Formats: sequence, C-alpha cells, structure tokens
Amino acid sequence: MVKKIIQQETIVAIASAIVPNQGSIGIVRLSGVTALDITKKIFQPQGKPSWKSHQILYGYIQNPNTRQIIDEVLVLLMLSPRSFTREDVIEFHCHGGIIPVQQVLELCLESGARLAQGGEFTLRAFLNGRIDLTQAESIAEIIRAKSPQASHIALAGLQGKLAQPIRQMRHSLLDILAEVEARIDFEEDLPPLNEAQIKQDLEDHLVKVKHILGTKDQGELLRSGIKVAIVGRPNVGKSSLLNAWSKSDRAIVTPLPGTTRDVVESVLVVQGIPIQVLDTAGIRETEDTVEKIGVERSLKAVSQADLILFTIDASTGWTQEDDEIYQQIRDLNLILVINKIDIATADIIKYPTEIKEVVTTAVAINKGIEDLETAIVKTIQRGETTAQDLEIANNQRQAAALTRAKLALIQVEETIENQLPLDFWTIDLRIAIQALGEITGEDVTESVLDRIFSRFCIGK
Ligand SMILES: Nc1nc2c(ncn2[C@@H]2O[C@H](COP(=O)(O)OP(=O)(O)OP(=O)(O)O)[C@@H](O)[C@H]2O)c(=O)[nH]1
Ligand SMILES: [Mg+2]
Repeated sequence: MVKKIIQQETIVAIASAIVPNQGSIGIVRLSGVTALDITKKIFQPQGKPSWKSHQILYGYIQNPNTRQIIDEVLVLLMLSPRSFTREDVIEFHCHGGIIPVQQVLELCLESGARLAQGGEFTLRAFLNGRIDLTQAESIAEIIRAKSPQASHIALAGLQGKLAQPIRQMRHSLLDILAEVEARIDFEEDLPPLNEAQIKQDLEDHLVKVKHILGTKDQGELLRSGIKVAIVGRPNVGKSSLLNAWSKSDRAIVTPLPGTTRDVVESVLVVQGIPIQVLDTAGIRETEDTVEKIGVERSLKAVSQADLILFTIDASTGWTQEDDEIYQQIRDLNLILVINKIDIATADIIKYPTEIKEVVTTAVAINKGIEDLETAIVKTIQRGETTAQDLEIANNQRQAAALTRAKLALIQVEETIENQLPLDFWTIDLRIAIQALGEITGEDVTESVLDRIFSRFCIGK
C-alpha cells in the first residue's frame, strides 16, 4: 500500500545540514522516476553529457522560465538501480549558503517534485529492498551518534551485522515450522521428527537471542549517554571540577561562595559514553533572590540526573550543611567527590559509611579526574560487557521484539518437554518467527514503519 502511493512521485529535499555561513557545499537530492527529467529542465551542463549513471556533471542551475542563473553546481547522477533508494537519484552540490540550496529546492518543486517527508529516502531504500529495517535504523543512529563508539556500532548495524544472525534464526525456525506442519498434515508418509535436533536448535537460538538482548543497555548508554550533576554546598569546587574535567573555563570560579547562579552544561565523552555534565549553584539557605532561583535549578538538575557527583571540601571535612544536602539525595545514584585534598588538614575525612563510591580530587591542580572517570564508568556499567567492547547493540524496538521471540522460544521448549500435540508447537514457533521478522522488516506492519521513519530528519 505504502509502496504504491509514494513511489509514483519524485521526492526532493535538502540533504546537507543547514547552518548559516558554515558549510561550503549544500546538497539538494532528488529521487524518483522523473528525477532525470527535472534535472534536464533546470540544469545547463557544460558540454554535451551522455547522462549515463555514476558521473559528475558541471554546469549551472537555471530557471527555465525566467532564464535566471541560480547557482553554479556539480550534479551527481546515480541512476536506478545503483542508488541509495534504487530509484534514479540525483544530487545537486550547490554553494553552501542557505539561499542557493533553497532556490534549487524550490525550482525542483516547481518542476514537479514533492518535498520529501523525514526519512522518506531511507524508507524507499527499505521498500525497494536495498536495506532492511535494522540498517535503516542504523542510518539514523549514525547521524545521531555522539561518540565514535556509538557510530561504530551503528555502522556495524548498517553492514548488517545485527540483521544477519536474526535472519538466520528466522529461516531456521521457518524450516522447523515446515517440518512440524508436514508431520501434522502427512504424518504417515514421513519419517518421525528429529526431536533432539529441534530441541538443540531451539536452545541455540535462545542463547543467541539472550546474548543480543544483553547488548541493549550498553547500546543505550552509548547512544543516549547519561546526565551527571555536580552538586554540593557553595565553594567546594564544583565549577572548578567542571572546568578541569572539560579542560575549559566554561564556568566562573571565584573564592566567593554562591558564585554559580545558573546551571552550566558541558558535554564530554568518557570511554565512548557521552556524558552531559551539569555544574549547579551551591545549595544553601539564602535570602538572595537570584541565588534562591539558582538553588531551585540545582534541585531540578538533581532530579533529572542519572548520576550525582556529590562534592565536599576536604579542608573543612563533612559539615552540617553537607549532611543536610546528603539527606535529600542519599537514595539517588551518587559518587562522593572529596575535593581540595591538596589543602586537607586531617588525614582521614569522615563521611557516612553507607556511601560506597568515593573519589578524592584536587581539581584546581587537575588531580583525581581520571579516578573520577573510572568511578563513573564503573557505576554505570553493570554487567560483563562494557559499552566500549560492544560490536553490535539492539535498540528498544528491536529488544521488544527479541523479548517476544525469547518468550515464544521458551514456550516451544516447554511444549515439547510436556509432549503436547504438534499443533501447539506451531503456535509459538509462528510468534517467534514473526517477532524476528519484525526486527529486520521481513514481517512488518505499516504503523511500525511509520514509527521508525518518522524519527528521521528530512533529507535522509
Ligand atoms: N586548593 C584548592 N582549591 C580549590 C580546589 N577546587 C576549587 N578550589 C578553589 O575553591 C574556590 C571555589 O571554587 P568554585 O569552583 O567556584 O566552587 P563552587 O563549588 O563552584 O562554588 P559555588 O559556585 O559558589 O557553589 C575557588 O577559589 C577555587 O580556586 C582544589 O582542588 N584545591
Ligand atoms: Mg560554582
């Protein structure tokens, strides 16, 4: 249904990022049966090109009605089926300002193309069988990746490394289903089922499904990262910590308590995990209106963070004020940062023994940052595989389908164990097959497609 409607039209979109004064080249991309006709209408090539696929032409975009020259461009011809969408795809490489790309886009629209919806190029690549669903999702993930590691696993997905074991399992289950159904229909004519082999296969698949499922949390960490809030009373060195860690002077640091009034943010990557660090205003009772708002914002940051770096001052030790803040955050995921250890007078700093993760630092002289990073990674990495070692990772949608496949496989195993009739085997085998097919897109509904492709931006 989707296929028929959308593929009659030629779509167009700006494929490069639109940032004023930033890029030297801007790309407008066409895909569809009339892409070549539209190009011939608006593009004046130098010389007499053959219009064969996979070449780059040079010339001018010209308004066919007014004869006005719009831009000097390079044109990439990628004709069906050797293109991203398997349709005729043509790219105009224009000058990178906003005006040229927009004018070229408008000319394409006037010449019969329709503005592409977000993800529509990739949707066509999927519908035309060039990529499967996991590969389409990987494209969106590469574009969104915030760390090299996140990009690495997304690229593995694009290469089909996630789809391949899933497709193999699905085909193996289809074979088993065929064997079982044949026994239901023609029991007398066939040798008995090799039950031991089937059990073994199902068990192997179950192990594989569980293994892939186990990559979800770490994959999520790599993709989305975490939010870390630096929290504590005034003057303990929170802003100094942010600056030392991000090797910048983003936050204002002074010897005066109550310096930070607003939440200051910096984004770092630690062992492949994107970390959004929030430096907050020191928490204390105050009559100062601005500082009061700052403290409210600190508390809001606390509530939104995945991890708190509760910072105290080693030169004063654990104070009454520290304790008051601690009582508000003690149930949260936190690491105690004992800062200013360079000027500590006591050898041992006391703190509540229930706090298990503790790091000592002297951020003003860049001491302890590495220990802090190690502690953070240890706190958020649960399980054996670390995010850094991941080769592939499934996302939430895929994990939901894999969980359905897992439960169905367990159910088939139980059915066999309990020697139930063959009809019962087929019910759960079909559920597992369908769930796996949803992951790759071999078995997928329109609403699932809508959900996946609506997350793309236009031009992809
Ligand atoms: N000796 C020493 N001084 C430090 C260290 N870290 C920070 N300081 C000093 O402590 C003072 C306060 O530092 P800030 O980073 O502004 O402290 P803050 O926690 O952000 O303070 P507020 O924004 O007021 O809540 C500054 O004079 C820093 O130079 C450290 O590790 N050792
Ligand atoms: Mg500060």
